Amino acid sequence: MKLLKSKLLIALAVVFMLTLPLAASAQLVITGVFDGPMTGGLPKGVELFALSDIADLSVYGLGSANNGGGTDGEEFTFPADATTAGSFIYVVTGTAEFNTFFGIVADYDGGSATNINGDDAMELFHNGVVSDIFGDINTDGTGEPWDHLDGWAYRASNTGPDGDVFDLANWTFSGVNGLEGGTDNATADSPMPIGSYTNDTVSSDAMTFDGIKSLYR
Ligand SMILES: [Ca+2]
Ligand SMILES: [Ca+2]
Ligand SMILES: [Ca+2]
Ligand SMILES: [Ca+2]
Repeated sequence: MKLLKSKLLIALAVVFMLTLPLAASAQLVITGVFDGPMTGGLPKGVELFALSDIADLSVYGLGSANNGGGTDGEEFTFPADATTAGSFIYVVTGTAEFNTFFGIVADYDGGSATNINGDDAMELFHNGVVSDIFGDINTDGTGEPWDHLDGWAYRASNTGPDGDVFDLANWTFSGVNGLEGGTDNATADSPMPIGSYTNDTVSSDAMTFDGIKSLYR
């Protein structure tokens, strides 16, 4: 019994150590980028997904690199809010239009950070360092494979964050004008698969230190 207990403690220690670097790394992922078709080109914005509980979002921020002009740095910094693993966060320009078009209440007004129109790249910052990216900050997206004018781009499940190197293979696209043709996302020519990203690392409680601990209580 005693031997079993010490083996268990060693196993728990190993699991705990394995989770340590994870806690220090970026736990937010950019999972969607969109440029809506309503008046004024609204709504525009990004969807983010939390890979773990985040006690203080203010270590994260967003910036849009517009028209291939290179980084704009952090144009939006999250307030000191908390979020839970598996949550989606919507940072948008046109909060009312976002609600009308997608039927979801936006979390934050992104200001200039989310003033994008299909040819712009998006940087996610963690402690001031780029931790995830959509698009090439030095290339105008018009005519590029990631062009999503009046449309959307969506991340493949179980991918990301990608650091500061855009990985086109991790994304799917509506094509130009994909969000046109209707009155909202559901009736658009190519509805955005909003809120559909999943990541296996957050799907099982048993994979966390607390989850494993609870098994032996
Ligand atoms: Ca537009
Ligand atoms: Ca910008
Ligand atoms: Ca632009
Ligand atoms: Ca159009």
